[in-house]
Amino acid sequence: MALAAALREYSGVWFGWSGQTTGQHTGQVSLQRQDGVTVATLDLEEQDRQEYYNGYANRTIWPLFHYRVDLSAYERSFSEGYARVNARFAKALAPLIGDGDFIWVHDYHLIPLAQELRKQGVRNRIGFFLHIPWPAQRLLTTLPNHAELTSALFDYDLIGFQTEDSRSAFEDYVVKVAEGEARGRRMGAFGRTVEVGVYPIGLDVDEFEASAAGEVAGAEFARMQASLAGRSMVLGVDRLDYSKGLEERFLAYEQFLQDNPDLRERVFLLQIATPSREEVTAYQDIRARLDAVTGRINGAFATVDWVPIRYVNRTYRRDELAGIYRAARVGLVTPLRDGMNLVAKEYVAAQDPEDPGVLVLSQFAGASEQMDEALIVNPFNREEVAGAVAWALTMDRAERVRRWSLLMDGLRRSDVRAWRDAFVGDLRGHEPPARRIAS
Ligand code: ADQ
Repeated sequence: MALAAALREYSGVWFGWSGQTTGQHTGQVSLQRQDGVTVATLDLEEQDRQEYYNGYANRTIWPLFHYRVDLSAYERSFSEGYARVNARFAKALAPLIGDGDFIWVHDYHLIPLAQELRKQGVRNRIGFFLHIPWPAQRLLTTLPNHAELTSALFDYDLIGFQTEDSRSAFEDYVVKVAEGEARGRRMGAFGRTVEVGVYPIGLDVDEFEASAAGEVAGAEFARMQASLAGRSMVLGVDRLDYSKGLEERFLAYEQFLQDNPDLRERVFLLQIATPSREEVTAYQDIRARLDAVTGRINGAFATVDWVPIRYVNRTYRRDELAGIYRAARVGLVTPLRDGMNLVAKEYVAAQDPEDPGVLVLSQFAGASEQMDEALIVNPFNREEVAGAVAWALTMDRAERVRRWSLLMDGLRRSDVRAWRDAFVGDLRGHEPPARRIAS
């Protein structure tokens, strides 16, 4: 979503995995035109899917970078798969790159891509943006090949993080572990230097407002209003992922029900959690735990005409979601770790300016660096989250409008165009590509 407009504007080519697996790797790139953008894709082998995608990307890096060392699996076949697939991507991509092109690589699946492209002789400017957090140095060093992974980042010309928190964790690693140095935006280690910046991703606010004002959103809003039956809705919308803190959220909501008997039947929690990465065991486990905890809380508190948690495991379209966001008095966004969290921003953008709801936001979501006017909570502290929900539900309209207006100004200032223009501006930037300094 965030890149579609940029690709159209720059006549860009989107390159990535097709999502399909084939019996034998052929290296064959398939080219298609989609909505004014050229899409180039490569199939992977089944072994790649297991070792690279389900393995190193989703069982090693994802949990570790979200501070779940306990879930992070270190297997040699995973890191071999990661290296192999990045090399295959680079080989397939290199012939598509023209002289003046710049390359923007996204996310943790592709950290070594620049290194592999350099091996293919690509000298163009290459930038890397990490959508997830960069972990604290002490956590990263639990990864057996941490130096190899971090060193690969120095083949980029520019690295972008979502937050200052991630940037400074990276600097910490560079200085303390790699014994390199940081001078303003330039960091040096492993015999090379790279420019590093913070680029918080934003929404396409105009596009989101247009979809929130559309027919589908309106119909969904009306349907939700009818189903509220005079009650207030607390809303969670997430991919079903252990980093999103859903179990902790349900327990905090249970605490809220216990602490506020007077509010009990006047409120319900709607949690929309779309299953993802279902081939990975940790995701099957969290899903089973969430089924159990919602069943237990509903069993303990429900009455004949009220269920405290409505728990839904399907996907909604963006415009449907916009209508649902607007009907919610409280947006409850409490990940245990999150690079940014766009749901927090979408919730704010979908509100009625005259009667907006209140955002309760985890201090560990990247979005909290920008969204001071939300009720910022520690998602591990049940009582604090329960208290914030109670406060949000009882907050007067003037205070809700005041907070919402400031949040909305921030969303407009720091929207998806600002994110993209800042990154692309710096990437196309100032210096000649492919520098190497003596170590
Ligand atoms: P995600 O972890 O997927 O993304 P997030 O930013 O919360 O997280 O959501 C991305 C998009 O998915 C949003 O536009 C949202 O509307 C949609 N979405 C989420 N749950 C949904 C549901 N149940 N039904 C329908 N749509 C749903 C990663 C990082 C984030 C970072 C983004 C973008 O983990 O921290 O914000 O990339 O950089």
